[in-house]
Parts: sequence; structure tokens; C-alpha cells
Amino acid sequence: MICYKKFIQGMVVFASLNGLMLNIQSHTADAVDIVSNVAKDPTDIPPPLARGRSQTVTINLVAKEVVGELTPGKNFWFWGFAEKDGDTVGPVTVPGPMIRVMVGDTVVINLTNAADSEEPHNLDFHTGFGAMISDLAPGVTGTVTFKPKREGAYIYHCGAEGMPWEHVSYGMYGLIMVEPRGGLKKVDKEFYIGQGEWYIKEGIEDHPDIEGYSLDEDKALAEHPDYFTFNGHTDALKDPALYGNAITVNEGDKVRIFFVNGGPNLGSSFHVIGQIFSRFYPGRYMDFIRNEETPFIPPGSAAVVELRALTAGDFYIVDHALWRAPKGALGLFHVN
Ligand SMILES: [Cu+2]
Repeated sequence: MICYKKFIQGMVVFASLNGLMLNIQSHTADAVDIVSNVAKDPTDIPPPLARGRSQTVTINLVAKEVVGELTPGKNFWFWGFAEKDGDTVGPVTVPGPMIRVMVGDTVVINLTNAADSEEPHNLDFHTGFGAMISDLAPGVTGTVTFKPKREGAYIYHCGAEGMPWEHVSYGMYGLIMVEPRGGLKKVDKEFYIGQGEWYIKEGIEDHPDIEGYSLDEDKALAEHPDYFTFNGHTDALKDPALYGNAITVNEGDKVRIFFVNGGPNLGSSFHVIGQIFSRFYPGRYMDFIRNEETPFIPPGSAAVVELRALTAGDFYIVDHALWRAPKGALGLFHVN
């Protein structure tokens, strides 16, 4: 245990020195975008795959650092992913854009580290088969091409500087769904939820002129988070001004939720009050578990759950480690 801690501290010192050198090299890039928040719309999902044949799918992502609200009154220095369409770069969100592909597809991922970044960033897809892009300096684009062969919902994340714990703690993760041939069965509504916990301290090291918070590594080492979020803001799925009304279904609807847990440290006991997940898919689509009320989704993992909304009303979405709810792990599920 002591050895491990020393190893981690050693890595942090090494990487901090490394980061300092990189900062010196790239310190002309002082600007950082200040955004209202990085809340992810849970309905922002690629359309279902209505095809039986594999094809080439190209996704353009941008790694970008922004300052935005994490919880009312507190801005955080987020590092995250945005999707790029032509010359247009979408908003940075936590979780990052959901990617939807089929077994046998040729997946081409282009990742650009934004020119105004202070940090190097990279990509690690848990789909396997070498789906990684190594560290990119600000302004540089890297590409990886891979053929996912194993079905399932997987996390993708940044792990640059040999410190995935740091980059994931700042919000750099999302979900890639590898579907079976023909795609997933049709349902009435689909949603995308990403959980993460946040360890914060006042001040933004690389932007001392901007008021805000950044990662508290001591709290992260001790696993004592200040906040939890579903979709990048403590009120993202609760406040109607954000996406508090976005998860709305009709009684009887068959509902699918794509769930990713970025962590960095803590697993999610994911639960919708008053509902049972008729199917929980921790891995491939054939191997589901029936009638699970609280699936456990570890940090660094993604899963799919389905339910039939049998009772009308407004229900809480929670991490059933319930003291996380007042820290932000609370959303709303409306059944008309
Ligand atoms: Cu990164």
C-alpha cells in the first residue's frame, strides 16, 4: 500500500514537472472559453442504426478546456470532448458525445486537441483492438481506425500524460455503443446519462485571472468528493432550465438508458425510484440480466438498461448510495 502510494506520488511529481514543461512550451495559449455549463442533454443521442451491413463511421472529436458552472455559484475548469461537424465545433459536454457503431464497422476517430488547450489530451476506447490515440499537443490532430468486434456499451476517456486519473477527474469521458448486426431492438425512448464525482479546490492553476475551481488531488486521493453529477452539472437532470424535464416518457413506454460512469473513483448503484429495469446489459446484447432494480456500474464502465414505464408520476433518478443525492446524484424521470 505504501509502495503504491509512493508510486502514485512519484507519478504525480513527474507528471507535474512534465506538465510544467508543456505549459512553458504552450503558454501563449492563455485564453479559455467561459461557457454557462457543460450539461449534457440526455436526449442528444445518435439515431438508431437502421442497417444490417457494416460501414465506415467517421467521428470528429475535439478535446477542449472550458470554464463553466458545476453547481450553482461554482465554476469549474472542465476538460472535455465536443463533436466537430465540418468546421463547426459543438459544445463541450460531460459526458462527451455518445458514439454509436455496429460490430464489424470500420470506425475512424479524428481527435483534435484545441489550439487554446493548456494540456495534452488523448483517447482510450475500451472497445479494445488498439483503439487509442496517443498524447496530442494543443492544436494537433490524431486519428485512429479500428474495427470493434465485441458488442457492448463501453467508456472512452482521456488518459494523457500517463495520468488518466487526472484527465477523467476533469470530465474527459463518454460512451461508445457497439451494437449487434441490425442494431438494437426498437424502443419508444432512449436517453444518455453519465455519472461522475468531483473533487474541487479554489483557483485555476493555469488561469489565475479567472475565478473558479479545479481538481483537488488530495481529496481525490482520499476519495472524498464534493459533488456528484448526472450529465455534468449537479442540477442537470433536475432543473427545468437545464434538462430537468428532458427525461419524460408516456405510461407504458419501453425506455432504454445508455449509462456511463466516469468516476474517477466511485461506482454507481444506479436506480430509478419506483421502477425496475426489466433488462440490464452489462456486456453484450444477448447476455442481459432480468429484473434488476439497482445495477452496479463501476467507474470506467458503461452499460445499457431498459425498463417499461408502468406507473405515471415523477420519479427520482439516483445513485442508491443515497447520501450522494444531496451532493448532486439526483435527476428526474417523468412518466405522463
Ligand atoms: Cu485529457
